[in-house]
Amino acid sequence: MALLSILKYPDPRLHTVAEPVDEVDEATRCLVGDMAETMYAAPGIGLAATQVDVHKRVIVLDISESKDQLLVLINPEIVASSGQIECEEGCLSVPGIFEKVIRAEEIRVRALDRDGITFDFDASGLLSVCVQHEMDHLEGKVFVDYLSPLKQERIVKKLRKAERLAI
Ligand code: GNR
Ligand code: NI
Repeated sequence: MALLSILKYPDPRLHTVAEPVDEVDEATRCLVGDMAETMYAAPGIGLAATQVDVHKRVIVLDISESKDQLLVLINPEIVASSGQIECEEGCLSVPGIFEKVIRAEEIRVRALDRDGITFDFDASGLLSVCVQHEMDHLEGKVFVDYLSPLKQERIVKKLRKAERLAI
């Protein structure tokens, strides 16, 4: 396994729309392993392939306290959704920024697992928010895109400054 580097907003590559995985093979499982290692090391509760500059529809998530409940979603779809939930979101590609975003409260998700088998599950609360946040990444969307232009501008300035100080 290997640690992958995470693209930082406003990197234009974060706006790439990911391609479906046509076969869940060894290369896909290798990507999943590297993404999981990268997510746990960050640490984060989710990671989309887009964030590591791989434009395939692959997501890893783990919202458990014990960090031993890895969820792998390949070619995920939201097949039903209801309600609204507002959650303060953060993103490994937008370090140090936390803003409220409104999402569907309950969703039904269909995806392929690590073995290429289709499965369905219902998600609510943080898991629902996290799945929607990760699926947005696969569409080239970052949570900052939901904020006002003024907030977006402030975030870009803050991240550019942090980047300068880090060099
Ligand atoms: O680690 C993460 N935490 C988080 C908190 C609230 C809502 C969404 C997230 S996802 C984020 C990891 C990440 O950037 N995934 O794309
Ligand atoms: Ni994110």
